[in-house]
Amino acid sequence: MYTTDLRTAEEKAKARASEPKDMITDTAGDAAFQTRIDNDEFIEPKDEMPEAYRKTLTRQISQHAHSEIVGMLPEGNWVKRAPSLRRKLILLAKIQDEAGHGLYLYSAAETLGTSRGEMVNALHSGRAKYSTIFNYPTTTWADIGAVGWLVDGAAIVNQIPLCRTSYGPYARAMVRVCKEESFHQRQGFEIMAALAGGTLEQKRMAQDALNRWWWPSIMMFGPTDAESSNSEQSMAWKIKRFSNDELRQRFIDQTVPQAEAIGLKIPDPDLKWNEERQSYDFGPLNWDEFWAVVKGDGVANRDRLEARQDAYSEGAWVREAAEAYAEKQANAAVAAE
Ligand code: FAQ
Repeated sequence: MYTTDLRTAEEKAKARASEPKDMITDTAGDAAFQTRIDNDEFIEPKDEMPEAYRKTLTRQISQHAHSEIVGMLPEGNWVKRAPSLRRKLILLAKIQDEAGHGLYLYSAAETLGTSRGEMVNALHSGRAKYSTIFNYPTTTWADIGAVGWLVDGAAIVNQIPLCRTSYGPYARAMVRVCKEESFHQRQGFEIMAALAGGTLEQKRMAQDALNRWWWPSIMMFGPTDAESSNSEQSMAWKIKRFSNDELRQRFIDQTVPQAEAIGLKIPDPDLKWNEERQSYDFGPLNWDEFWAVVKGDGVANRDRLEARQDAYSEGAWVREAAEAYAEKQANAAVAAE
């Protein structure tokens, strides 16, 4: 899918360390790089880039990939209990899409010189983050609607600008991801609309799911701009095109009318249309909860990590078989020459 440099991460790091310093780290090199960014050029895997740019991107893309993979778990919980065959098929297809997103993203991150094994290891050892949202449990079928509507909805708002992020492989991966997320958002909204238009009990279920998922969904956009340690540099490099607060506001403004359309109430007493700003004012977010979840103390953090570690060890035989097959093919190709 991408141009792949076949050297190991270690070999690449060694090669970079031996590069003349003025190639990548001096002021002139950085200025030339920034000029390319300012001219909206895509940066490609073999281009020169400041080490900090490579590091920031590897961090963001790998965390994004981990989120897609861990994000399969809360929904996977409902495959067996989906209320109809149609719902089950749709949910299965959605979860498979998320696996695909994780794979494109790991591939994009690998082009920066870190192997997938290293990234996965960082996740499993608790060193790498993944989105806070996936540490909340899906306790009713309505939660599957809320995840599609709100979580995929928030993901789209955050990810559409990433289709124009400055790193080529990441931007190209995001085009397809966004198309699929858009379908996911629609199916989630359709589940919520069906429940909200159903019996009193179903409507209560939908409202309860909205009550529990609203605040974690708007926290997905990350800390406020004042607290966002990476934003300033990431925006200067056009990795991020909009700030966390700008995207959060955009999501709220577009989601409130959707809730109204299906007769549900956003659980925020301070939510109010601001005529002057042409946007909604909203109440305070619980940042203590956000940071606790980031640090591993959410309701489901431990379960999620354990499930990923188990899946990885249970899948070891598949990786071994694939490697043995690849080796067999390579040997056969040599023998045929
Ligand atoms: N969760 O300086 P900032 C999906 C961390 S995919 C955990 O503002 P940045 C699809 C942040 O890493 C959802 N940690 O950071 C799906 C940093 O710590 P670090 C994932 C968070 O990177 C749907 C620190 O806080 N999407 O939903 C979070 O500039 C349904 C300071 O923050 C992406 O990853 C958080 N929510 O901005 C799948 C999109 N927020 O790393 C299945 C790409 C912040 O320095 C089912 N990523 N932190 O140690 C981004 O756009 C950015 O990375 C942000 C954070 C906006 C998430």
